[in-house]
Amino acid sequence: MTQIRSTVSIDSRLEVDDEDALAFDVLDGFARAFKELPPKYFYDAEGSRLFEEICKQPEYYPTRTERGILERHAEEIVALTSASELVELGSGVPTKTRLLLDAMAAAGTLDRYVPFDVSEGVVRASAEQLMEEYDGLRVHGIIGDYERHLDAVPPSEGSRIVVFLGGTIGNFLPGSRRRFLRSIARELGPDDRLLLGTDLVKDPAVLHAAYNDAAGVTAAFNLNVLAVLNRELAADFDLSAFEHVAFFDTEREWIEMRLRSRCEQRVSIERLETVVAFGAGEELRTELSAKFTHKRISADAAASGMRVERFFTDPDESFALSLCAPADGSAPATLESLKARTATAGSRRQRCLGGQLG
Ligand code: SAH
Ligand code: AVI
Repeated sequence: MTQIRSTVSIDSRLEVDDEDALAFDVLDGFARAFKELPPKYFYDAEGSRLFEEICKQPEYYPTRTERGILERHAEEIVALTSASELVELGSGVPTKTRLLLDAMAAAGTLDRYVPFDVSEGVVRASAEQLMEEYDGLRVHGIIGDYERHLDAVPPSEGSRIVVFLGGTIGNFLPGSRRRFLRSIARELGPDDRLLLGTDLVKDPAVLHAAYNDAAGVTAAFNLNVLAVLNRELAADFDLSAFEHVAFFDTEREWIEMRLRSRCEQRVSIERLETVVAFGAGEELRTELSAKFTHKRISADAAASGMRVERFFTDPDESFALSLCAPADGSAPATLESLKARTATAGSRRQRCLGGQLG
């Protein structure tokens, strides 16, 4: 059988200012009356491994629910976009991504995958794996912070779908969330789409269990951020002196994860030449995980220059995938026109690849 060569390139934006970004965020976050850290620092190699473990816990429903939605709707999503490029923000391990790549390959449109993640190991591993699995796929990995390095995404060479899965958009505060969505919207051409995964508001007991799994994996994931500070900033956090806290704030409709100091203590952060005091019971906020309603997603999209073209959910309405179009882009397609568009895009793609067959 004829094989088309796949290619990989990796662009790292973290090498230069990585350490300073962490130092500045720690200085800011620990100077606040209520201490906090941005969640992106969870994801060193161990944090990424622990996140994968969380996804396998029976209580943590988002990953398997989102996968189910993609299993049912990936084909339709690909037909709606005719995309030849998949740009994935916070790409992580590409298990769910394969469902979209498979649908694009089946439609004959798949050309390029752009995984974008702050965690170097996951970008390199997914790039290697996927280039071996998909004939002719060009993988352009970006190791960077999507809040600072969105300009690293290469210019589009066809129509593109930007995906942001897992409910990671919920890790932003509401204003930053809209600012970030707006920065994505600005990068979309009229035929491009954003596929946004969001966890939905539900029974607080279900939410509480998802962030307090019985095996203690989420607790280990939360505490691991202190190990990151110990290693990167020569701090001396004693992990056993902090405990994991996660609760659902019913008013704000978000999960809050915190680390609670078990005693009064002083922690040295050598690289910042500082000592941080924690009172007994004092809490450090490490993550927000906002839960959404259809209305909130539509309002966020509208405030960011987009409209929700399609809204996919599971039978229990536990998680949602929203296909968002630029607000001034073309009108939603009908199913009939979609099939015609996919067929045309498929033959266009085959013509493009013709020259590379060897
Ligand atoms: N999309 C995957 C992974 C979700 S976990 C899934 O749905 O399962 C969140 C991912 O976002 C992690 O891989 C983490 O490293 C990445 N991430 C978090 N903050 C980031 C940031 N500011 N810039 C780039 N990647 C980030
Ligand atoms: C990546 N993010 C969407 C996860 C979440 O559910 O907010 C991270 C996580 N935190 C605790 N468990 C999982």
